[in-house]
Amino acid sequence: MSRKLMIGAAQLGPITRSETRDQAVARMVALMHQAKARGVELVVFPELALTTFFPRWYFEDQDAIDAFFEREVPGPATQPLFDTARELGIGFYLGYAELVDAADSKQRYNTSILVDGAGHIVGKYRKVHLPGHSEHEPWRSFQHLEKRYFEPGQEGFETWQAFGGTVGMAICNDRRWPETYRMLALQGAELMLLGYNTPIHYPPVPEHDHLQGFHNHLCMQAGAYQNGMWVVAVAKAGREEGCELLGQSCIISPTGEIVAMASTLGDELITYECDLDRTKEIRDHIFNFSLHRRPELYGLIAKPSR
Ligand code: CDT
Repeated sequence: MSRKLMIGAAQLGPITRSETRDQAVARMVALMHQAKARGVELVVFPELALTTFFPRWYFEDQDAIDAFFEREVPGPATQPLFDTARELGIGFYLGYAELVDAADSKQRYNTSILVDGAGHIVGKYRKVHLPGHSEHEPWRSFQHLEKRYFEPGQEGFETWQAFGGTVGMAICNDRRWPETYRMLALQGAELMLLGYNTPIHYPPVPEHDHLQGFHNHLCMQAGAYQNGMWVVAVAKAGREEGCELLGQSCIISPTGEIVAMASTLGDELITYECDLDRTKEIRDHIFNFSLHRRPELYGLIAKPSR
């Protein structure tokens, strides 16, 4: 089996609050057709790709919040993505808001799934690092209420055998944490897929606004290199309901180099043929974990912070 995998990072431009799931899915299906024409085998979509980024608003009415969540995937709105995957033989990563509606409780997660080229779900990941705040903070020009609307995933970081390699998933804020990459790399991940919605304006520390693009690439290039893995990171970008979201979707090689990057803030497909064997250039040498790591000295990392 070839170790070369043609990957497409399918950035989405803004999704307005009035845009329906059917409209968003139609945009993604169009990107999958473009991807097929360019020989892509796996397409990566953003975090919460079916709706506008709703954690920017404070809602008290639970029904208003739940309207942004999926009770089933595939469901009526998302079925075309699965049908297109099967028709074209292309897999995909999709981020969405997941509502687990059990008889006696409801849980809500910021979730991604990995779907293979036969349209089967191979893996599911629930976001571990939820940024933002839980309470209404009206002083902000917009809110970031992920801590209110989602529970943190409890399954942690897993990997799946898919697309001829070992694949891990993460979501948005996870990319800023070195533990994300290391947990995946320790399980052999050769490829990390990630979607994001990153506002340019960060209300608590606005003096960092001009660094959003720098920090985006800084953490992912370091994570890719220090763990010898491919990283594919895909934005929902542009001016969405008055909030500027970072673009710069990219594909990063295990040497930490950006090998493809989006140049717009709209729907845009970038592609690269990723040789999964290139992970060995790093993992067999400079970051050969079994030869050079000193885990007996890293105990503090796995203890709660003081
Ligand atoms: N979606 C998401 O996780 N966004 C955060 C925004 C910064 S924290 C308010 C991010 O890390 O990009």
